Amino acid sequence: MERIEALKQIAFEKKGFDGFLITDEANMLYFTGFPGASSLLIPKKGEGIIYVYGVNYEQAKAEGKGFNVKLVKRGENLMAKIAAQVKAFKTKKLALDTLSFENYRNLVKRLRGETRLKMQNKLVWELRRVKDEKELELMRKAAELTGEGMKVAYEVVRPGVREYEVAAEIEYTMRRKGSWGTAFETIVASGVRSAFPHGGCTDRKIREGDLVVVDIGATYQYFRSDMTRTLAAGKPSAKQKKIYEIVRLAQEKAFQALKPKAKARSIDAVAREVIEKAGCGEYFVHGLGHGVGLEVHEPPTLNQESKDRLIVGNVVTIEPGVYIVGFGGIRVEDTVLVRKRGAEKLTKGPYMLETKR
Ligand SMILES: [Mn+2]
Repeated sequence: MERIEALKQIAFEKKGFDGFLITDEANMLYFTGFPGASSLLIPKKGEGIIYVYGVNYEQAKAEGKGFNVKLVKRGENLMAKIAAQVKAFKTKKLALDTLSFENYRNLVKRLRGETRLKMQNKLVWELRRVKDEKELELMRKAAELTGEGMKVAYEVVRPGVREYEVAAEIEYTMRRKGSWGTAFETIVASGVRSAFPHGGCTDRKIREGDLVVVDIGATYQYFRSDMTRTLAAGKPSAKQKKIYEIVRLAQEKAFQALKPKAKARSIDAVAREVIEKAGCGEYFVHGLGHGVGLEVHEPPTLNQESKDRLIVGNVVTIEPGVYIVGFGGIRVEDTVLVRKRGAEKLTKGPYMLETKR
C-alpha cells in the first residue's frame, strides 16, 4: 500500500493524473505483491482494482490484500471492462505504464475521447529504482543465496565436468538454502565459449586450461540478484592471470567511484579506461552494468550512452568483461547498493581465478 500511496503522490498530486492503469507484469507485482494479475487500475479515490482471470482468482483474493479483485471471465473483453470502470470513476487523465498497440487502440475507441491517455512508465521507475530498507533486506538475502551458489562453482568446476553439471550443483544449493528460483538462465560458459558474454550453458565438457564464466542469480520474495566469477579449470596461464587482473582492477575502480549524484556514464568510463589503457578496449563489448530488483535488467543503466544519474537506494551491477574470440572471456560481476557515502557490495565472495584443486 505504501507503494500505491507513493505512486498516487507523484502521478496524481504532482502530475495531475486522476487514474493509473498498470499492465506490466513486474509493475503489477511491485504494487500488489501478487504475481498473477492481468491489469491493475488505480483510481484517484477508492480501492485499486486487480483484474484477474479465473486461474489466478483465488490466489489474488488471498494475496492481493487491500485491493478490489475482479474476475475476468473467459471470452470477456478486458479492455472493455477497464474502459467501463474508467468511465465510472469519471477519470479525465489516465496514466499508463505500457500497453500493446492493439489494447491501446481498443481502449481509446471505448473511451470515446472522454479520457485522455498518456504513457508514464517513467513515474513507476522513479519509485522502483530506489529500494527501501524492506526491499534491501530481500535483495541482501537473494545476494547471499547467490554467494552460496558461487562457492559451489569453485568446488565443482574442474576438467571433465560438463557445463550443465556445474549449473545443476549451483542451482540445487541455492534452492536448498532458500532461493525462490533463478533470477535468469544460469550461465556456465567454458573454453572458447567463455568469449560469448551470453554463452548460456551447454553439455560441453570443461577441459584443462579452460576459462569458465559462471554468471548466476538467486531470487528471494521475487527480488533478484546477479553475480559473475570467472574460474580457471586447472592452473591458470600467465595471459589468463594478466587479463583477470585488468578486469578486476576495472571493477574495483568503478566500485570505488560509485556514489550518489554520479553520472552512470562516468562510472562506465572509469572501468572502460582501465581496460583501454591495458590495450583491451576493443574486447569490452558491453556496458558496465544495469539496475537489479524485481527484474534482472532495470534502470538505471551504466553504459556509454546512459543519461541516468545514480541516487541513494539504486542497486546496480558492476560487471566489466574482456572477451577474446579463440582465447576466452573473463567477467567479474557484483550487485551493489548506492549509499550516502559510496557503495556497498550485496553479493559477496572471493575474487579468485583459481579453483580449489
Ligand atoms: Mn548482469
